Amino acid sequence: KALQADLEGAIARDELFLVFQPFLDLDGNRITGFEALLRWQHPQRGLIPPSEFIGIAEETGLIHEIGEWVIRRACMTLADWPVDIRVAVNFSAAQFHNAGILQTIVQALADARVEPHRLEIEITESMLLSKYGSAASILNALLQLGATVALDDFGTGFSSLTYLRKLPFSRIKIDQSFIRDMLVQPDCAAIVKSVISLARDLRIGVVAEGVETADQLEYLRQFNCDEVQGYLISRPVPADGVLALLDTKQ
Ligand code: G
Ligand code: G
Ligand code: MN
Ligand code: NA
Repeated sequence: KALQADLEGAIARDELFLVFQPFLDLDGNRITGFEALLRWQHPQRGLIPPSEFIGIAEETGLIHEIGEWVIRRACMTLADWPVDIRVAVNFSAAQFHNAGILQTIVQALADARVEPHRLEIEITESMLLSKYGSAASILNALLQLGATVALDDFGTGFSSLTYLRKLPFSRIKIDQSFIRDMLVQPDCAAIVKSVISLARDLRIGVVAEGVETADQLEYLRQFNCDEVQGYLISRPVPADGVLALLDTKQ
């Protein structure tokens, strides 16, 4: 309850900030973009991870205001990056299904003078389950706009191949749990390998999340994965750390 009251004023008090975690392209060994991840610097409690406040934001409806702040900040930050890379933003279900979301995105892109193709929205399978019809129309509208949509945490929800067949995803992000277990569970490696090859055959991009070791990276290279993300490449960094990372991997 107290946290909820605090969250209501967090934007106004400038307590929210974004950190950015790179995507590394395995072919070119270069950074192709960053995922924006939300953080809350609470004046008394210190740094609060999204797992502890996104739920509150969703329950109270604050997620719309916070989500808009995230989109705007991500676009504004991206506008300062020197190369044509993308920024990916995580969405909650309520945001995705909100009628005003397209206008919010259009306005954020215009205000930051960012081209739509540089913005990617990350949604999860669970967001498609209950409102498949409206999800399809929002997805198509985003695509019409020129933005792209990634299917995040792939494999953890009710992964339906129908989604991949019928919905215009630009990318699949294989959940980090699969990458973690890949080297110890042959079944898991088989799944990762198959999802990568499926994505490639469908001409959808594929990202492996949570890559922490060189061995995992080696497997993913052999499987022909497009992009990787994880602590091995880089932890999420503050906005002012992005340029230094780009210098090392461009
Ligand atoms: O950054 P971290 O690993 O702590 O993120 C934990 C979870 O919070 C992830 O599922 C991530 O997708 C989610 N998350 C991070 N930033 C945002 C955001 O800006 N909006 C929403 N809705 N979820 C976010
Ligand atoms: O649900 P989503 O995929 O958006 O969540 C991303 C979360 O995963 C972020 O909170 C981020 O901090 C975390 N993360 C990113 N890379 C790694 C990694 O290599 N290992 C682990 N354990 N977590 C990671
Ligand atoms: Mn994500
Ligand atoms: Na994910």
